Amino acid sequence: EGHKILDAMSGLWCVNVGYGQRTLIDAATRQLQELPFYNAFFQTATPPAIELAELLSEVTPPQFNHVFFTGSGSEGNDTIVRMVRRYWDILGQPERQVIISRQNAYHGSTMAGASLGGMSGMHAQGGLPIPGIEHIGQPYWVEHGRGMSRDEFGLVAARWLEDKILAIGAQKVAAFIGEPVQGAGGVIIPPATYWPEIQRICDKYGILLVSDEVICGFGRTGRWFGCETFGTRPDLMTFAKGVTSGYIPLGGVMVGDRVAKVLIEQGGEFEHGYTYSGHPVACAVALANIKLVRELGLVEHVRDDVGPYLAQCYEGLRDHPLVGTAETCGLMGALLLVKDKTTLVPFDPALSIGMVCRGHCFANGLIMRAVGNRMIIAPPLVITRTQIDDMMALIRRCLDLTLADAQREGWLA
Ligand code: PXG
Repeated sequence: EGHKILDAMSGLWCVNVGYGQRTLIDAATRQLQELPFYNAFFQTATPPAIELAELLSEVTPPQFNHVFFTGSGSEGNDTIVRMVRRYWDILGQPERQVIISRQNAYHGSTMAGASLGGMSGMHAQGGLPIPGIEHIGQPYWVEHGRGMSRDEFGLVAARWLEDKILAIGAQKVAAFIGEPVQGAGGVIIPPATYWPEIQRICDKYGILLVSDEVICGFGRTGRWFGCETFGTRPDLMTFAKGVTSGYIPLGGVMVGDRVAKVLIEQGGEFEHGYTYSGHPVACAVALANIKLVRELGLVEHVRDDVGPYLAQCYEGLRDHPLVGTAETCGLMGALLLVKDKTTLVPFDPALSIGMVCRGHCFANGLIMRAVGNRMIIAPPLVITRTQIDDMMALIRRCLDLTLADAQREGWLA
């Protein structure tokens, strides 16, 4: 219909290299012609899966030299639940079953994924969470940390993990899982003090640390993986989305040496896998995608150029009457819309101020998401400064239109 749309959400946090990249399309076509399918069970594999495993071990932190392929991020997190419990079984500690996660986390929609997630709406449907999954509060300063500095709050929020471990009994806790930055929860960027303290607590009690990198992986935060931006050494990482830039479904689990050694050397067969684990066409696309990310220098582009530029642009939005907080991490951004800027008093949720703003965005050619009162973006990593300027002009216009609505309706303080 002739509309021009700036997709500031990369589809669904995934089209990192942008739409229409020929090399990814060609890689899929070539692989479909060469070998459209073979499985990864019974000691078989295909060349693209083998090559991709090698490339993944190169671009991930040094402890990762093994990968378990899945079809999606949810399947990846289901795999993690089985894998960490299996790990402790093999080590003779079968009572270590409990996995600790956070409220308002998102880890997928399968039974285990939605259970690990901390979305109360999801838990209410289908009898979730499944047994053995516990949640602590999220590191969201606006919700829990007012009156403290962000750094002080980061330590407080991390210590909720220690409180939980002690309440359950450390000998029963298998793992802690978290997204470096919570994506679907509204781009909740933790204070810098949070993750190092989580790492310290996991180390103290010998608990496995799982970094769910489905959104943060492959350059989104300005490093290859979010754990590198926030300073943790996870034992396992879930990935999906950005591994193929969403051109074709693929997910998986990077298995750190600590876990791989036990599973392989002491465990025998791990009775787990999916028909599409290591699908050759998906792996061929992932190879082309990661090579393109490297060739275009997209991780450095985010870290050194467009990431800092977006941060600067978002600082400039802080004077807008509707904006309570404006934060970014790499190429993720969030604006909290508030009724009163100085006290951060929120709008009545019944007004759905976020959806009002989103309506203006869609009508004006901008895809920006609303998560409650938080307006979020995660643009493709190939975005340029000029395109960020265009995006910022659209964001300002839509905030102004939302402000005009709020003034007209008398919603402001
Ligand atoms: N972990 C994280 C951190 C995710 O963001 C998954 C796991 C599950 O991946 P699959 O491939 O099974 O969808 C995700 C997915 C939203 C939204 O509202 C986000 C996701 C999925 C659907 C909606 O932002 N992320």
